[in-house]
Amino acid sequence: TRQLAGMYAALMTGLEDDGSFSPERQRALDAYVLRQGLSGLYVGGSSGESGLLDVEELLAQQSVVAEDAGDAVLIAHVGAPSLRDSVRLAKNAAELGYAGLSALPPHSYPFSDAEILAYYRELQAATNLPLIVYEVPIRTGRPIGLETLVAIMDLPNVAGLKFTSTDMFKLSMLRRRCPDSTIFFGFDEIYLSGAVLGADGGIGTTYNLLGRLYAALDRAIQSGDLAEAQRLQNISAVFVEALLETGVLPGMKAAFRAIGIDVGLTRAPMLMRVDDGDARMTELVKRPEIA
Ligand code: NAY
Repeated sequence: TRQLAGMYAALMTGLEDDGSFSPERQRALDAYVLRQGLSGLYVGGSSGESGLLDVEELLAQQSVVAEDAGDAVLIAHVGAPSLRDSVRLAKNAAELGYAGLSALPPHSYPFSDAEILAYYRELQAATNLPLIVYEVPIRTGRPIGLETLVAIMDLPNVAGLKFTSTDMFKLSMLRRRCPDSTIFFGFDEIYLSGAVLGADGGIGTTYNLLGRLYAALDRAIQSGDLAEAQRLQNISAVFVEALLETGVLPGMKAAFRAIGIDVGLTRAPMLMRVDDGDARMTELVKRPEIA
């Protein structure tokens, strides 16, 4: 099997009521997510509000999660506005025993493909861990060109790609161009479509709460049970539809409050987009197919 392949929660971050990083709330969330039967955790990604945390907080979170993880596989997302910070986060994760790394492409300025390739070349050389590139145009503002992505995936320590895009033909081309690479699909609500075109696993926000559902979806796909896979995917899609109205992370945090796990609010400027978000999520998590 391809390196690190599997289903991972894009771990969220526990914050105190005053907005600071909360090791205690993180541990409560970790305990819940680790019971879901997934392969592991993707730590410090977009779902972890990493773009809103500082490097010291991200280093602290890496340690807390490493202590909690048991035999779960840990992938540290280390993408940061500067390469220096990415390398620092990567070396820390390696020392803590993480199994892999991942990083957004540089995105704080409109960088060229050559700059993006140079960033990944240096980052993959900074540790011995396998690195997962991240294609996520809705976050970075632009897709990475196919040839540049292939060139990055050909670097020695680059094990694969996290593909969070609806360009399914590009996914299919990458699958055929990079047969030995691991490809994770990043849109939870259409994971099935990515798996059909050859994704080896998924990494997603809603896996935090619905990890059991995504583990079951993966099993249905592996055993070729399309009807069951569609049934599970539709439950996930209904959940994501509700989250798109509240804002994905504010809604997820409300859903966790509703099941008695308080991980705080999202950090400003990320806000709940509706007035009745907590009430909506409380209703939603009561549905038998969700809970
Ligand atoms: C991460 O932490 O980097 C991710 O969570 C990636 C996966 C998510 N994609 C983005 C762009 O945030 O789970 C998805 C996404 O929230 C979900 O599919 C709802 O659209």
